[in-house]
Amino acid sequence: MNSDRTRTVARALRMPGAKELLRQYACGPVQFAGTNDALYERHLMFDNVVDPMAIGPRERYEAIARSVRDILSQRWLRTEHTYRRENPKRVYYLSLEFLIGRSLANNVMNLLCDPVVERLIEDKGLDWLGVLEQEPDAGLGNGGLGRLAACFLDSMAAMQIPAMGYGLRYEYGIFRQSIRDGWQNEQPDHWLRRPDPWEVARPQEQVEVRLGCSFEVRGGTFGAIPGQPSVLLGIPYDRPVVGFGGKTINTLRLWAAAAPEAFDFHEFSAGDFVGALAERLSAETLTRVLYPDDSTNMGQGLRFVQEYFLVACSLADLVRRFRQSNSDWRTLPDKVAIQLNDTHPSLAVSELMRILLDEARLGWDEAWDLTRQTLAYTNHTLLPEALEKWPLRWFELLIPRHLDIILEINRRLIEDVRARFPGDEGKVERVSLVEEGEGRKIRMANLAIVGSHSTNGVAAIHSGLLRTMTVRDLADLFAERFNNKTNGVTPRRWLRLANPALAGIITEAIGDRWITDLADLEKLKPLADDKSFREAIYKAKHSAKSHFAEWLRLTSGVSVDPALIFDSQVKRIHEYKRQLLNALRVVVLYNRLREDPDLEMTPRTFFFAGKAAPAYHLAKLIIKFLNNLAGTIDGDPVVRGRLKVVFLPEYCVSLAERLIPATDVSNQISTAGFEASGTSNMKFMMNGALTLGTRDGATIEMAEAAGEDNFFLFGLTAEQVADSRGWYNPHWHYDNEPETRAALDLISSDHVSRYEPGVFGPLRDVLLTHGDHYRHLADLADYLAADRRLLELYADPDAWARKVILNIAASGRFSSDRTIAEYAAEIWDAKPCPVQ
Ligand code: 26Q
Repeated sequence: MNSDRTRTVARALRMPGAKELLRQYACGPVQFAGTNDALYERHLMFDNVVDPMAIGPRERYEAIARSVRDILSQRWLRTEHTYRRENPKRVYYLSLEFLIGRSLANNVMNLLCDPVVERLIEDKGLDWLGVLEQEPDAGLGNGGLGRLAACFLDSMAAMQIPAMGYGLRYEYGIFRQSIRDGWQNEQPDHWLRRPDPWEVARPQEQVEVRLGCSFEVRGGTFGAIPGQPSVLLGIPYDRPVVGFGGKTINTLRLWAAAAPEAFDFHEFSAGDFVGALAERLSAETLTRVLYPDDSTNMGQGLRFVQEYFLVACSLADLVRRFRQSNSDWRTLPDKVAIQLNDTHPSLAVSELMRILLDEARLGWDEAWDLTRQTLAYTNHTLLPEALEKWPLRWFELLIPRHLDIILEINRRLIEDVRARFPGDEGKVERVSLVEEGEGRKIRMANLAIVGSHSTNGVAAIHSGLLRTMTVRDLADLFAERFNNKTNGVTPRRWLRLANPALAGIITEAIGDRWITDLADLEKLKPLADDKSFREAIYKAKHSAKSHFAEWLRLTSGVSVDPALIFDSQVKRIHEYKRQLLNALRVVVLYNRLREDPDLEMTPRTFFFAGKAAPAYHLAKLIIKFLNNLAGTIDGDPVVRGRLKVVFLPEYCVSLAERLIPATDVSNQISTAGFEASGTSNMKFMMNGALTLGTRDGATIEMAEAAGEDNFFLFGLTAEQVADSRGWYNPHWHYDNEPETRAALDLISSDHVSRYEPGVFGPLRDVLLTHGDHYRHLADLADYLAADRRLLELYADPDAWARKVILNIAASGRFSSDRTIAEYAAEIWDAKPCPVQ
């Protein structure tokens, strides 16, 4: 071992805490030999068998991506070899979702290959942006939870943590959204139609998954076939996760379901060859499609099997890896940390117990200890309708051994609670893993909390509410397990890659250390008083806005003026996220102009984007309303050029990368107490947008970091929202606030629904008749007041730029590197394992 390496390893082993971990990894990058023309042309010739002179952009993309993969493949192998040799504690991140987006530009950046690629582009006269456009987004997630998983993988690789992501290889990602007559339409996202250059199939590492029955999917519904045990195969497909600097290349392993080759053809078919083959196809439907719901558990049987399939494949795989390097089962928690991304993979509790009891043949107490020490659980929601509960009957049919184990865990838990709280049967009922009543159900959050050593929320307020409200009894029982890990986002993709103009001036001002140590952005603080830096910031924003406007014009024909304020709200459409509150704000402004066409009003463009779960009718109606409002305003000569509403279809990672850098005002306006954290709020902040927001999720901590003076906070606090349950009456606002009344009247007047009279009745109903559960009307006046303050600031460009700089300077805490450093130090006890 050379002395350099000895020092690095020694340093890594000392590893005191999150801060230290962050500091250590901010080390220099590795240099690559680089790609060249030969590599690129060889791929064109041999993979695609095309004449390099006569190719289209897709072939060009594939050849370049394969060349980049060639460059990283040695390093990828070396990473795994190092882990095998050093046998460090490994982190496994289990998630039903990874919202990756595109990989080419991100990998080139992280490999520090930009100069090489730039030369190739020049030599070959390539249209680089055109090439990048050929890559479909890997949209294997719904929103925040899936994107968080992708940011975490980026950070873990950058920080050289021996980590691996496990997920499902959905053939169809999140549906593609188009808008017709204002309504959302869903189209399948067949992102794997063409070969994906990033994935490597590893059929030799397939695993078997045993189920207590067979199943079929007919007409979209899942049917169990009892009494016919079955076997599925999990085929791993690996994707490289390039750490910044290219030193570490970790793996995201996605499982595809298949039927075993030796599928009982004789027994099954009884001469019916075609029928038997159709049975085989049933197995393969399992990983066909991502469930597009992000906040309701629709209770689909197929989803339940997907969850078990991910857990069974991943645990078999990681236990096999553990066994290759370790002989003593008791060292499992010293070598393995498994993080559960929400309850979706929480069957890991009973699966790990099953392995330790039935395969390792350990006793219950030892197995239970090891299971709990190995697993940790992250909660992402407080919405009761989103907490997963699965019918006990499905356990009985599909995974009966798990049911035995879960009932035994529960028996012991209840015994313990009765001993500690004699006579408190209410508590017993609340902590129980089983929800009694007609159709007994297993409560997956309770299972995850009881079966792990750590339960964390994703922002301070959320972790607090989780502990004191949602699962209070369990938090009382296991107080030491509960903790907070405020979310973060990767500054590589979300600042350096997405916003080269801003990244450039930041680097010019303070050097490029911020890329791996975002807290360094603090150094920008004094520059808030520097006129030339303020001008540079203004220019960078204008450049991002112009690029966005140009892209929008070219791709959709919609024209927006980059000189106007860009005000955005982009996220899944949900009542609690309150796109309707934003719409009411726009309607009030519109009404003011209609009332007084000479009114002075700072012109603005309002951007909305986001998908609605296909079965969430009210969310789809909100999209329809936003589109009709956009059309009505466009058609009204009084407001044209002063207010504009744009609903951008098909919100995805790639669209976020374009819009966020171009935004001046970020709307984070959920009903306080409902948004667990939010992560786009952080992306907007580090890209120089000012936040108009409620005191909810991580927005609270962002305002704390920047100083409330530099934020535009408004509305009820979570406490006030909870208190308002007794007295809140939306009619009061309707009766006493003329602008609120006029806005609601406009919604139901058919002013924006001339051709579909009455279509927006349900919106008025939720806001008024049905009690306005999410308190839109309670917060509207305060929203408008905060909005007014924001416009006053905008009138003074110097003062605006000052606040923008102070916000960027304070955004360092919201790097996912900081979050991962905290997970590593406080939950996983994982340390970097540098690859030489
Ligand atoms: C559950 C059962 C069946 C089918 C689907 C689901 C399901 C799928 C996805 C339930 C929830 C989700 C996604 C939730 C999510 O994205 N939550 C967000 O997580 C972010 C990262 O922590 C937070 O920032 C957001 O506040 C939170 O809403």
